[in-house]
Amino acid sequence: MNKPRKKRVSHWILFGIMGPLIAVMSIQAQQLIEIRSDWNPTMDNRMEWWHDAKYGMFIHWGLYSIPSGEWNGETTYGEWIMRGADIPYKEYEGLANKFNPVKFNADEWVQIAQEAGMKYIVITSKHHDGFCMFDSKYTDYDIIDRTPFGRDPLKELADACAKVGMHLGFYYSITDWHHPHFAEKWHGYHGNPNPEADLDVYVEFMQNQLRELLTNYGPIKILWFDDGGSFMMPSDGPVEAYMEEHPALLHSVETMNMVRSLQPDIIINDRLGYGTTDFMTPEQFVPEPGSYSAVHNFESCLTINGAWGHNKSEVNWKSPKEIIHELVQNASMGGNYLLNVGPMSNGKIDPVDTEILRGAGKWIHRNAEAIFSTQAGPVPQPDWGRITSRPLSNGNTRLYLHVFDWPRGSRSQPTQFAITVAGLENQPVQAYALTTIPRRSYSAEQNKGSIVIKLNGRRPDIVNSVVVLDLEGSIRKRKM
Ligand code: H79
Repeated sequence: MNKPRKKRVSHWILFGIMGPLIAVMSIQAQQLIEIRSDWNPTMDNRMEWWHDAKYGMFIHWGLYSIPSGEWNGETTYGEWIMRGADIPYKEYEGLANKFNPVKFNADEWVQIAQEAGMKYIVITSKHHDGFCMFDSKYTDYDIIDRTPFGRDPLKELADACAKVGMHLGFYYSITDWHHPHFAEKWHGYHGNPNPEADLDVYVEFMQNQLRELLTNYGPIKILWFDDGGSFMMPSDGPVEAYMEEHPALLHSVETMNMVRSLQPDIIINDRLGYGTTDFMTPEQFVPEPGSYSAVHNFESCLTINGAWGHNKSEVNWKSPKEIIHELVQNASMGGNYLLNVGPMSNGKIDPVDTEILRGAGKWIHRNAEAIFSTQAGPVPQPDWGRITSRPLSNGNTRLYLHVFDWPRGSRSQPTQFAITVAGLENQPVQAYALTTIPRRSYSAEQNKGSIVIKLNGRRPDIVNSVVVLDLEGSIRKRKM
């Protein structure tokens, strides 16, 4: 793929303003992770499909897709453009008059997700700008009432997903820069601040909208709340106080109970409030091995390029290889990977996104066995790549060795090198390349608590060669 060389889209200026806030957020997140060590990643039956699924498509689509990053000559904005470019409230509202994505085809989106190898979709029902991408009785600031489009894309997407068994979740922003009862102080910004704002009134509105989203669209598997760094505790406040006050302010437990009364098996991310969380959501990074995987369900969400909402000046796409590696890194820790695309205002997914997703999808479909329904690697991650695993029905254990760095070699000089899986007492049964036809086997030996696999020949795959390693019995770790 040709990547045009232009100036790098950068968020550094905005980051300068938001940086301290984000720093506080990440300290807080770190402390919360430690406090939540009572969690067990396999405790809930409702999480099972999600663990098996591993890879989802995040979709950010809204009024911000129209300017597509550009305002007054500045081209680096994304879904935060209303705040970032300080667009007057009425002017931003006016974007709705222009929203007419006639090329939107839900079946096509779902097909792209399937070709990408993705098993679920999470779409923005409402982002921070407050504009609802679904038909809501509780506001007229929605796609049916305000746009010439007049169709409900969430309904069309829900129907398209149902047809082929794609799981669907809704992103919902708690932060709302438009609703009169979401006070400016909660986010440090509002398009039309109201001194009389009453959060309880807003929470009731939010609950009403959630009731709509969970009643009118068939089975919804995930609620993905977001707050954009709102409800910050003072940076010197104790994290315990935040953990009490934040859910109390938002009536989080009450909301969760209402939600579960409508969709009992729905799973909820960690941004509604402490006490309501099924999974953690590291944003724009893949966690370091060991940081989340031992005790938490987690899903890292990352963008396919520099922006969540579509940005027409974007030039920094991830390659299929980077996407495959991020997917494998998450899976090797028992985590999920939610990869974002920001469709265009005409309703199409950017063709560059589509091509990259399909490219990664080819590898993912070929190597599906090494990703889907797997578990984390049983030992610390090696320096040559990552490990996923699964128990076999005969009592043995299968490891998938994702060899990221395999020497190139050539026909006249095939490579010969060994990789080690350290820390296991098990005897190896067999080792072979997952995708080569005919099957290519490798020798594997137990050596004082390490298994040494002798690889030879050219790499089976350019971006990530998977070697299957079957071990006798269930995992027995070497005693240190
Ligand atoms: O919906 C996406 C983001 O809009 C939202 N969460 C994901 C899933 C988000 N909320 N807060 N943050 C992200 C962290 C704040 C990041 C910022 Fe920026 C960096 C704010 C300003 C600089 C990203 C880049 C948003 C605007 C520019």
